[in-house]
Amino acid sequence: MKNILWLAFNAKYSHTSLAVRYLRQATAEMNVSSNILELTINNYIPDILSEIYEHKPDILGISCYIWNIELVKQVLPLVRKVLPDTVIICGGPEVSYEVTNFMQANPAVDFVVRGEAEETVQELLKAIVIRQEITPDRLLIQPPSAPGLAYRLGDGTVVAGKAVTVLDEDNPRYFTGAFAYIDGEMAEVKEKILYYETSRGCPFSCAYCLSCATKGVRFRPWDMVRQELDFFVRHDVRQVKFVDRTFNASKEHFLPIIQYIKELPASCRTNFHFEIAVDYLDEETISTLQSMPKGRVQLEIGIQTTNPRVLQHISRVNHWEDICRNIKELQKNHNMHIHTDLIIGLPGESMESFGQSFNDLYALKTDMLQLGFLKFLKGSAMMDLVEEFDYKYMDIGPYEVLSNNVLDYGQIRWLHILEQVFELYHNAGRCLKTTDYMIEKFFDGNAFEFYSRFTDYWEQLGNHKRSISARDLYKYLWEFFEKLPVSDVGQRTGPDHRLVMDNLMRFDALTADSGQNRPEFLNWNREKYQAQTAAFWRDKLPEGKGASGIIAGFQFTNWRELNKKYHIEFFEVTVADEVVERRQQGLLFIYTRGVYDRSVELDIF
Ligand code: B12
Ligand code: SF4
Repeated sequence: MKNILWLAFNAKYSHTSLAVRYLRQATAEMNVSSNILELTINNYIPDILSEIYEHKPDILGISCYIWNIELVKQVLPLVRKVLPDTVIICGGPEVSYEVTNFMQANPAVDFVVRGEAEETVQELLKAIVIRQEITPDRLLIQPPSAPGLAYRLGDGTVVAGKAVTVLDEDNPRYFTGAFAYIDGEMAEVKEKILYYETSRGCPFSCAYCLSCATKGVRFRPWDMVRQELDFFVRHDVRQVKFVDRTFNASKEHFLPIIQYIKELPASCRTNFHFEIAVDYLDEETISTLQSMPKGRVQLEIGIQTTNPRVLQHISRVNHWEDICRNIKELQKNHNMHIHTDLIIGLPGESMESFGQSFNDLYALKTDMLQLGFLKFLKGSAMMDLVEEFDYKYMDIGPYEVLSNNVLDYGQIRWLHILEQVFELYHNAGRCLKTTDYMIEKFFDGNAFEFYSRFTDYWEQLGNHKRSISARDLYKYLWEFFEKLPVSDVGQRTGPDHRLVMDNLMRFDALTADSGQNRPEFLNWNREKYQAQTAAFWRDKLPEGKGASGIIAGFQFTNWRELNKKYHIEFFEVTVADEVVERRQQGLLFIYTRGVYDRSVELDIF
């Protein structure tokens, strides 16, 4: 029996590959042994080679994406050396375009499957395994019937084929292939991010993206989806990420899915992640999402830019007012994590224009604002804009923008540092109140200006070249605050600001990183208020104000246990309120399963 190995190099250990699982299942009935091997791009090449060799595959299929293609190119000739007779097939979005170049530059590759691969792979394997129509040099004896296959002829020429989509012949609106996951692997992968697909294709055509390259949008029938969702829930998986390009492309398709997810039992811990076009949500959908149990879903919303001219260049339409209104509605019940994206380096997006996009999105106060850099994907329409906007980009993966007619490389490099700073602070949920206070008081509400000046400071210190501990992040922000020039906005570092900053930073330290990083230079006051704290925990405060009045079902166990789950901190200003004023505030910080959950004001003075 032929031994087939489907190999994926994931971006991180916590990720999984959906494609290799589909391929394993597409070939499961073929009287072959079909297995998957998942490694990461951080594995050491000799170890990778050893792992592949251990399987001694007759046929090796490698999944190629932007994040692993450079590694794949390094590994290919080594595999050919140690497994000279193995048939090597590559597939995935990274090799579905410019395929002739790829095969010529990588002689170890025998076949490339272009576009959606399930059917092409079945055809190819029938030719190789069943009909044995392959020469000892791994050339096909008969031309393949599948149009999605690129292959070599005896004289070395490459026949390129074309990228294909998998259609259900009887009903081209649906895609109905085998489910990707199997029971036997779930115990091993349930803590990782599991990808799942209920539609293929995207109704939109953004120039920088590949997702519009396939024909139309096809959906997985609801009865299949329901069973598959049950499978994930039954296996108690941590997170299912829908890879549907625009999850809300068709209400008829997605509404039953989110309604079903909403109704799952409270004991279900699975989190479902969707990428949506938020401006297209209607009231019924919003209200379903608003009534989800806390943490059940998380949403990713691509905005990319708020500049209308830039949007035009990339053939994208954003309805800004609808975006703002709907995001605000979705935030109302604080029951889901909302993640927005911007892309740096889009055509016509100058530094000033990016600053505006950044500020527009920052004002929406979503949980995360991810800043990505434009990539030039083979097969995307972005390639047609290279000349017009004088783009320079990396010739090797990840094909990232280096400069264009409005941003030079120095600016792009600096924006990389800004992105790093923004990840470490804002997107990691650190120093949120402190930075907002600084933005408002010292930078006239201009978040981009604040992050720009802080980035300059960061770069001066050389911090962008070092790894910085979470605890030191507080110190650097404080030093930056101390060094702000006094002249521009008056008494920037006056005594009141220092007091407020100390209070806000203590609050921030207790809400980020599970409250574990408490910078020593701040004025922690646990000792000072020991009597009040003890009275609270021992229920010696007036009726309803002690621990058992505030925490449902509270019972004193021991101090160690208590300190793990709770912390009481006293503030001289109202840190927990929208408006910060001088008034004493005692707050109880509650950590659930080691993660900050909420704070409650105590009537303790
Ligand atoms: C999951 C995902 C990720 C995950 C990676 C998960 C992992 N395993 O490590 C994360 C979040 C890390 C990620 C990051 C990025 N991603 Co991404 N991501 C995806 C996403 C949403 C799903 C991929 C997927 O599983 N699709 C479902 C599978 C079944 O479809 P498929 O990938 O097309 O596979 C089919 C065929 O291609 C083929 N096939 C695939 N492999 C193989 C192997 C063989 C042997 C064969 C024969 C066939 C074959 O058969 C499959 C079934 O038909 C896609 C968009 C999408 N919805 O597809 C983008 C996508 C793959 N990502 C993309 C990009 C650009 C990025 C980023 C660069 C974005 C950024 N930050 O700027 C980063 C790069 C990260 C890095 N470290 O450098 C592009 C990639 C284009 C490319 N040439 O690879 C895509 C297509 C989105 C887009 N904008 O167009 N991404
Ligand atoms: S960026 Fe999103 S909306 Fe635009 S084509 Fe890609 S998947 Fe579709």
